[in-house]
Amino acid sequence: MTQNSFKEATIASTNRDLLTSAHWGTYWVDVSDGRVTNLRTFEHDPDPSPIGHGIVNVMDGPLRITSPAVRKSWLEHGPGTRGDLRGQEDFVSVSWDEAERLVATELDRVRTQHGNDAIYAGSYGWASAGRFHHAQSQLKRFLNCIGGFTSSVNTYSYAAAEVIMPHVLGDFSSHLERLTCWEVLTESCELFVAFGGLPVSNGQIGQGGVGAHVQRAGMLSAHANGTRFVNVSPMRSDALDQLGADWLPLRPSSDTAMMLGLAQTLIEDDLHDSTFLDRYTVGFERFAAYLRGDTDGIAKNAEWAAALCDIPAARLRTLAHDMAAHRTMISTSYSLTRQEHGEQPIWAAIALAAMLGQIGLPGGGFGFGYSAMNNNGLNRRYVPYAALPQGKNPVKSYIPVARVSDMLSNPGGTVNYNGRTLTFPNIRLVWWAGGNPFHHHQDLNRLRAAWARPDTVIANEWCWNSLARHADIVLPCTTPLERRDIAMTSKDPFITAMDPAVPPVGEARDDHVILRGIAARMGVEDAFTEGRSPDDWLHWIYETSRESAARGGITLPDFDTFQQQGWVRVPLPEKRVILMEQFRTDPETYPLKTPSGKIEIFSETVAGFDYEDCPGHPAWLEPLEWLGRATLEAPLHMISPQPKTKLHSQLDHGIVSRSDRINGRAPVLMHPKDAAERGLAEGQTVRIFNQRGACMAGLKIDESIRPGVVQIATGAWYDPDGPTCLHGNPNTLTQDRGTSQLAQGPIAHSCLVQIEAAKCETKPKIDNPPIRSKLRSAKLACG
Ligand SMILES: Nc1nc2c(c(=O)[nH]1)N[C@H]1C(S)=C(S)[C@@H](COP(=O)(O)OP(=O)(O)OC[C@H]3O[C@@H](n4cnc5c(=O)[nH]c(N)nc54)[C@H](O)[C@@H]3O)O[C@H]1N2
Ligand SMILES: Nc1nc2c(c(=O)[nH]1)N[C@H]1C(S)=C(S)[C@@H](COP(=O)(O)OP(=O)(O)OC[C@H]3O[C@@H](n4cnc5c(=O)[nH]c(N)nc54)[C@H](O)[C@@H]3O)O[C@H]1N2
Ligand SMILES: [Mo]
Repeated sequence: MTQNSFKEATIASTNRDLLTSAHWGTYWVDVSDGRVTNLRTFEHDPDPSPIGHGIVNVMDGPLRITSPAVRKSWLEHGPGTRGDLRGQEDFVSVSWDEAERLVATELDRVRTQHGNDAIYAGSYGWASAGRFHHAQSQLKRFLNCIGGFTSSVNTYSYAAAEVIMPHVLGDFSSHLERLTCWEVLTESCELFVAFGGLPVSNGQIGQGGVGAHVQRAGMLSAHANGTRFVNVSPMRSDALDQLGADWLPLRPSSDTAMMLGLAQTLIEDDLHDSTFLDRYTVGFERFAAYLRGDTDGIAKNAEWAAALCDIPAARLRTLAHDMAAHRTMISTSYSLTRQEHGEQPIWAAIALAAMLGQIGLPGGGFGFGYSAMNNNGLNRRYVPYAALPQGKNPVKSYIPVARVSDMLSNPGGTVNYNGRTLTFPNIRLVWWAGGNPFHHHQDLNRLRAAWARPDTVIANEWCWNSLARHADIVLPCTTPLERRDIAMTSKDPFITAMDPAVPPVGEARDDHVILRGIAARMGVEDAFTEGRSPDDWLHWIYETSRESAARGGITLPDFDTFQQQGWVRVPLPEKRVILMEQFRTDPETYPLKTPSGKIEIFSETVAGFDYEDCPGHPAWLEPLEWLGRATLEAPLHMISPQPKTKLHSQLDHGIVSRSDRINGRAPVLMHPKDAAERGLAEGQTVRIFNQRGACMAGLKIDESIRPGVVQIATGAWYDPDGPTCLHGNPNTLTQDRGTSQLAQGPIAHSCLVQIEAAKCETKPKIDNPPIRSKLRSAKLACG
């Protein structure tokens, strides 16, 4: 009953080589003596990512979790024991039988004594590609069978946009998913203004599986055809050298001010498109009054903006004129949302694009997230594929995802969110599968304190990362290379068989199998499986998706043929994708889903919430932490973008991620001038610190960063030594506050710090699995 899909496979074997797909690409898999030895490039990918190779040496390495494990004092004394030791204490191996019994008993205790809303399983995170073995879907489906759980809404990626865009454009996802494609940009875009740049390294990723990487080719072909690029970012390296982009190295978090300065310049010089504004938008006059300064006596002109963003006013004026004179795409990165008032740059960019009047035209308008993901600007059809049904969650309580520490530490407290007031439930049990809050959350020292409060923390993980180490019960799961699945997402034209290449390592089980075992103990196995085996589910998902594709005129092979072939590429759409083309052509027949049916440059709904941190139109609201408020204690602005060598914290222990370490720590980039002021040298171990915490990092001196700004990618496994991370996780430093009362999104990029030479060289401890080593002493070396 509790076997992995590898062992019970009923799908006929094929003669082809083994395939796999991941969020970072598709690869052929070489196996020898029951071990994965190599991943080979998929020949249809013109720009393959190296990230995949990171898995080979860690699948069965010392940090693999090979049996269920329970934190020592929890095992000895039961739920609620020494939550403060989470992340410090060692684990004891137990049998699956014991692990299932402990989990089932504890779930039952919590739901009967405290109610299902005392279980938090928002379980945010990227997990792995694969339609069936999607960890969160499995976990949520299971919990819905036993009465539900407190959930979360929105993402860490762009919560501010997810909440503001529906007020401005009627919905979020269609405007996210249907960006004007690179082919149309190549043909028609004359000027591409990239707020947040176009870091091609981020385009390695596409959620749910990537067949062919297109971002680099897309931007290079536009450039070759004459598109001029402007890189508005504190990093020159946020645009490929070959693009020859103009670099506007603004202060981080000042994009809104810069956009308002451009908008006011258009008004002053009568360059805005009144015909477009009248027909397709509402509220421009209210916004224009603010820009002119009618409301507060301050004209948001180029000089005003220049003082905030530190780009000369003359350059802003020239740019505004250029934008009005050319077919212009205004691109905003996701990173702009992950800062205080992250709603504003997105709204301001849409307002600015509306003033240029090119929305819905080929090559013009706005686009959110070019190069942030491989699928943004990828010309493709949108096929609504089937997913594992999650069932219904009877529990109504939820949080905006980034408010997790607030919830855990403040039961009964409230939070304002998008016009509502939510009450935090009293969480007694946390269950995470497929995400890593000790990677993704801000102010990890604060999270640790909040995390100490619940009685029990359960984690499904495959490696001893920072999440597993902060759990009480660790349930070891398989990696995609140990199970059969299908990579199939509307974000990518390739559908790929994910073959089980090797048997599960140690006693690892698929998440589905783990949950099925617990479901059996709780009397809900039939509800959880519906009598289907994993292979039956794969058939069901594939065949249901095939029917859905057929309704859209796309013929897919039957399941067996697909398995034999290994992959399928869905044909291109008949018409190239242009964002909001239909709305522009016929706004009466295709109105937006806003109250007015038009683009809301002023939103009565948002204004009606009466939030001082998110008024009814785009506005400049000064953040608490940015260079405009730098202090002697924290004079540097730290940005913590996505890592080039991995996805978030995944495979951080693998060779690809480890290749960029300096003295075993993540690199931090600093301008030579800032390094010289501090007497710091390339390759030195430094301590980055502020009032919230500290992390050690290896110094990399880099001229392509704006002075006063430092950059350290996210993803180094959090390795706490008191308030200091020895390994270079920037979330020891970031602020854990919401973007505003509207979206309550995360604000990792709004962060001031100081940097000094490290006073001691304590090595990261993260390579010691907490199950074998002796109890570590609590003595702090560097804290
Ligand atoms: N400072 C700072 N912080 C940030 C960001 C930033 O820019 N700066 N970016 C934010 C953003 S945009 C995001 S999306 C988040 C990402 O945060 P996460 O999505 O939480 O990060 P991942 O490391 O991808 O976590 C996925 C976890 O799932 C596990 N996993 C993989 N496959 C499986 C499986 O099959 N089953 C189970 N049970 N587990 C599996 C992996 O081992 C890993 O621990 O981080 C956010 N945090
Ligand atoms: N290799 C790799 N690619 C990834 C991911 C990964 O982990 N690894 N994660 C994926 C995920 S989940 C997401 S959500 C996307 C995120 O996509 P983004 O949010 O766009 O990515 P970031 O790398 O955080 O930021 C992009 C750039 O914004 C710049 N920037 C930071 N602050 C400011 C500012 O205030 N103003 C301006 N103008 N620029 C600023 C930084 O220099 C940075 O290089 O990336 C995806 N792609
Ligand atoms: Mo993200």
